[in-house]
Amino acid sequence: PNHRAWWKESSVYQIWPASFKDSNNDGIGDIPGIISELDYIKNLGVDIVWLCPSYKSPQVDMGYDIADYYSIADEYGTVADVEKLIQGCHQRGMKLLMDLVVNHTSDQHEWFKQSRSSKDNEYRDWYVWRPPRYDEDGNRQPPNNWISHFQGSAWQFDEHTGEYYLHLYATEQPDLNWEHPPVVKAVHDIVRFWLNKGCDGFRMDVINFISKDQNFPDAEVTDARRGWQWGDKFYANGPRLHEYLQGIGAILKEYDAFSVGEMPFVKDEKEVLKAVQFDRNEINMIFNFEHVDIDHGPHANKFEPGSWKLSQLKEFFARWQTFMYANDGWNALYWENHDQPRSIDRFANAPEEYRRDSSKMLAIALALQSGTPFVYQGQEIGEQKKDYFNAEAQAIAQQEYQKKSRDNARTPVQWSDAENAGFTGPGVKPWMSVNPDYVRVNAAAEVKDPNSTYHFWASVLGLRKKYLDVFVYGDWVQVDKPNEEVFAFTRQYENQKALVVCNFTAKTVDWNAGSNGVSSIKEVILNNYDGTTEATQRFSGGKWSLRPYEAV
Ligand code: TEU
Ligand code: CA
Repeated sequence: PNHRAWWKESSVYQIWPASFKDSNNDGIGDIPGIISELDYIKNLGVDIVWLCPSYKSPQVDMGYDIADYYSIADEYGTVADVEKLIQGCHQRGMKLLMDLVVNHTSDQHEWFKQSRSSKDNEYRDWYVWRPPRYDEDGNRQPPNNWISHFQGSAWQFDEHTGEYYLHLYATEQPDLNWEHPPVVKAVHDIVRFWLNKGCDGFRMDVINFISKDQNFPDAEVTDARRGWQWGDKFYANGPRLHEYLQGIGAILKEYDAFSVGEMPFVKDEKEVLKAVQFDRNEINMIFNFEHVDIDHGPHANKFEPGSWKLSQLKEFFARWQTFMYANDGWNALYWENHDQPRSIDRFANAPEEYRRDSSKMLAIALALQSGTPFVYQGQEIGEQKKDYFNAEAQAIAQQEYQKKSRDNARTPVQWSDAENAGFTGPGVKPWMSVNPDYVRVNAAAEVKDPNSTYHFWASVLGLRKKYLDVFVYGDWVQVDKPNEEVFAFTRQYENQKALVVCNFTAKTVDWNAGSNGVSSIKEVILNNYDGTTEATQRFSGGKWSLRPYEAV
């Protein structure tokens, strides 16, 4: 039942522009900097480049607060630079995705400035305005108890007109009102504008939040310690979401464009399938959050400590792999992005000596599953978080911030062992300090070393293409489900079958292949320790000795 499509066969490289590469020594990454590294990206074997928001913005939320969808932030370049970037990608046989952030705008967007200016301004209904509520003591309160993703109430009172506006994210990020038809039309215009410039599709920010329950009911109190509660039930996959997605989907289809929607909070399979099933023409795939929320604390609180087990991670994968495959849906596969800590620290937690082995293991574990793999800048060279200071000496809350802060993934890309890691010129102060481990971990060294993580990623992505039927279109079945040390699965397409086995620990693990139904193998086609001939020898029997973080 699974349709073939070019976007299923592709893989994506994500660029977060502020920290990618600085071309003019102002300490901030920019589009010409990206253009200068297109060969580096191409040689990794990816097919698509996703550029995070680069539009004009006050940068309250690093570009996820857009002040003008039709111009580029001065620090990143110009629309002409984006056109050059598109050209550069196309010349190399790659495509370019832009970020479409249309759940909210910046409060500096002209639409919002108009909207807040008076109740009868023609833009008033472009945003979500509601009158205050009053408690028993007559104190003014927000229209409901929803919490903002960035803390506090999701409503901001505006003295000027005496009403509150909704902001699911920062106060400076007012939510657009999709119930108002001109908003929908304005989004369609933006989509067409960039597609007409040659952009090949979009990553859509929190796209499942655009339709809200218009009664704006109070959310259930799930954590009485705080005044505000998660209202996701009333805005994640709201009543008109699929109508809105079909509206955008129709335009994307005209251009045969790519789409991936970010969808926090969504676990319901039926809802997900409505968005991604092949014939529905909504979006190609979504980013789900189950596996990356695995270490969050109770009460959906990211910065509370949470522990996790490998079997749980495997269960999340198994669920998404299975229901998508069975229903002609499609997965977006990712460990990292600009909001998530680095995967080596988080999912492998490897001692320094196994940093490289574990980064390779994670590449196999992710990219050989069913779905379109996404690689986030720096992941391809095994970047890790900065070693801030002695975590033992810190309060628990502070440790959690250090572990999970978005800054972990936002440090400048480590290009070489030159000053500032070659991200910006010598003597320049980069906008965010460079991870001092750049002297060891950097792209130049990785490109030079045939055994590097960078070249290994290229092998994994190459293998996926070489055995396209199996690794892209094959089914996915978990092997040895309860094992807390090993993640194993098979991919099968007609009479071709591949087995993938990954040791997630820092010790040698004896894995009983035989008792897991693997009586023999034909050959090892990729392994992060030996050449394939040695590995085929080593793994031909029924008992396998997997070295620390070995993947085969
Ligand atoms: O992120 C959505 C999302 O779920 C995050 O808000 C997440 O909960 C947050 O990072 C908590 O640490 C998207 C973008 O990826 C993010 O960078 C933006 O800040 C956010 O939307 C608002 O546009
Ligand atoms: Ca710059």
